Amino acid sequence: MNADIKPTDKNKTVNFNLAEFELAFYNKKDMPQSDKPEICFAGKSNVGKSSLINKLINRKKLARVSSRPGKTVSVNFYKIEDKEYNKEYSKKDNKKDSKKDNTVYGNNGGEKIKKDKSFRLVDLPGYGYAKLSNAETERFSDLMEYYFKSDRNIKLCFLLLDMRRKLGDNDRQMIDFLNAVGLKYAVILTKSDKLKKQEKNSALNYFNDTLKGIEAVPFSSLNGEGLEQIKHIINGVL
Ligand SMILES: Nc1nc2c(ncn2[C@@H]2O[C@H](COP(=O)(O)OP(=O)(O)OP(=O)(O)O)[C@@H](O)[C@H]2O)c(=O)[nH]1
Ligand SMILES: [Mg+2]
Repeated sequence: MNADIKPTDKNKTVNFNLAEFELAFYNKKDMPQSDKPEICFAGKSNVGKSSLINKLINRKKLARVSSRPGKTVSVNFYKIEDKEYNKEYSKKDNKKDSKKDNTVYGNNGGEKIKKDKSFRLVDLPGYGYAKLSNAETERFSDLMEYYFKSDRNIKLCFLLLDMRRKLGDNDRQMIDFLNAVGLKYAVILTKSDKLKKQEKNSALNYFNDTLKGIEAVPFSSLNGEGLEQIKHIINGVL
């Protein structure tokens, strides 16, 4: 991951099981304004973005997965709103610290911490699927570009890379783009279950050399490797 993603306070952890599907949109004109922190998932088509979201929120099929690339053709919002968590904390709160916007602050050993943990997971369409028509490719890149450039409250972008493959040109473009727009991002190396121990080590060496300073988390949506670390990263940026 890149700079200043801090380790989390255990008391602030999110209940990912509360996720609900909120909205899918296909064109930039339909995109609602950003009113919550967002964590988005970008990466090549078929790399495992939707599978990762399902694993995170502990649901088999909320995000649609397919062995055929190009399954996610819209930008999909999943909302996580931990009302109990917020209620619990607001009870303990000093009223002076409450803000009009419903964001509740409290005191934790003298240090103020934000208590409203509502946020969105955003499943983005995959790039690099060669069989899409030109019109679809254009719609996708238009949507993605608009998503990233429309002044949203994006706390973190997870960039997913297939652990078995080398970086592709479009992955490099995505990294350049994230650097250019100044977004905080972390890399997830997907499908780690498909590699043997030795292959995993050499893949890790390759990514560490290539990504220069950005930590990459091996992940498997089959056996859950890396899941806790990903939750920890999300908790750290909210
Ligand atoms: N072995 C293994 N297969 C995986 C893993 N993650 C995803 N897959 C498989 O890879 C395929 C694509 O997964 P998706 O989650 O749909 O990928 P995606 O990135 O959302 O794809 P698009 O929506 O096309 O962009 C499916 O057949 C998944 O079952 C993993 O960690 N291990
Ligand atoms: Mg998908």
